[in-house]
Amino acid sequence: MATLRRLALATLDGNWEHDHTVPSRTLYPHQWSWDSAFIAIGLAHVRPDRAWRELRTLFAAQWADGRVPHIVFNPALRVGSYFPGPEFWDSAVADAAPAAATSGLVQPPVHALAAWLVHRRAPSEASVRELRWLYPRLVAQQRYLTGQRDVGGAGLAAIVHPWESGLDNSPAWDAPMAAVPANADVMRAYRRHDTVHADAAHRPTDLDYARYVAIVAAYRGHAYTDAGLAGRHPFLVECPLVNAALGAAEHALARIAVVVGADPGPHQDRAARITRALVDRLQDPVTGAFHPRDLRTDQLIPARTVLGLMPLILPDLSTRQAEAVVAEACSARFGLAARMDRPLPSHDRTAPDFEPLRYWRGPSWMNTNWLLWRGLRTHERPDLAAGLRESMLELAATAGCHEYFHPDTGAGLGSPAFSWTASLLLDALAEE
Ligand code: 9WN
Repeated sequence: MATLRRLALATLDGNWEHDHTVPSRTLYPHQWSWDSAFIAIGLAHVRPDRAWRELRTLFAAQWADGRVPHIVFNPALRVGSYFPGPEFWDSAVADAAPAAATSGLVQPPVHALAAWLVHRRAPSEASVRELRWLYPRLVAQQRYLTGQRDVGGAGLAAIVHPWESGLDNSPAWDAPMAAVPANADVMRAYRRHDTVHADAAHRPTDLDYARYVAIVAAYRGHAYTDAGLAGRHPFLVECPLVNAALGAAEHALARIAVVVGADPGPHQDRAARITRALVDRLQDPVTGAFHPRDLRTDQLIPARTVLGLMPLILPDLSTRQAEAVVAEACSARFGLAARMDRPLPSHDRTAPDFEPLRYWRGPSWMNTNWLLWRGLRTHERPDLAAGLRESMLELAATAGCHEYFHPDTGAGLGSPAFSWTASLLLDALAEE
């Protein structure tokens, strides 16, 4: 355990970059939004000052409309160190954008939860000061997502790009992505950077990238404004992970509100409303599993991916609803058990399109497993939570802090020295 802790700390120290942590020195050399939240959760155990700095740096780049950008670019890096870089995003076209160059998309809002956990780890005058600074910014982030992004009009946030889900290449996005007009040839005009550092067979295809680029171009063409998205935007989905994070954020904000002297009531009410909307709109009434809803067809997307298990982090899910999610997690599709060899894969193992090596289409990731681990403790399944934790620790002990892992062999895949794997490992280690 001490060796594992040292490895995780060395990984985070190696990825620290003056005021934030890069997810990976090779593949992702800038600051990413939800990575920073997960990173802060781990840093709280070893470098609490950096945990707060991480969140402050990210929120310093928040847009005037409340959106927290999914990438904050480091201006010191050379052009071409990541694709798509700042010149592609051209965030300056948006009135609401900050001075810093950022992307125009968001990622799952796990930051309020992170801020709460960092404070709870070691409450102090300094941590209360940090919460006071963050609270209005976290509230603005929620207001953006539940306001401008409520495209479906039912109280949930819509995502406008697969990158906003954090599970970019999930089979859940295949159907809505297939409807996005694009031609792989457009990629000749760009230089992908990811396939220089990772095996191309593990990454999205050029056609996927052509579609990613087309969706951004459509959004950028409207200066990243959200009015009228329903009529014009090529990708609009209600994602169970993004909305579960949105509800969990209101619960965290209720706790933070008490500390900073604000009223927790409205946050509790909003949390309950989000959970209700999530159940009404995204839970399959027959199987009890959660699915994304494609707003362009108004249909649930049938693929059964790990996204569907994420609502377990919501404390106000009823026992029956939570049991349905646990049953799905324990099925042969995902293999959760009190004694298990490997953490859960990112996609249904029994599906014909399960790919154990390709990014988000089968491999195991530490962050989705960490979220499920949290959900299992929230819904009082200590036996399953302990089994999952053991399998996460065992995986990192054998393969190190890789970006993702082969779901059967446990071999490390993607980038080595990946920050959220290290930080969430520190959090799991601290639970003893
Ligand atoms: C695009 C940084 C990010 C994660 C995402 C993961 C991957 C980027 C990419 O890396 O996405 O945002 O270039 O593929 O899918 O979850 O935040 O670690």
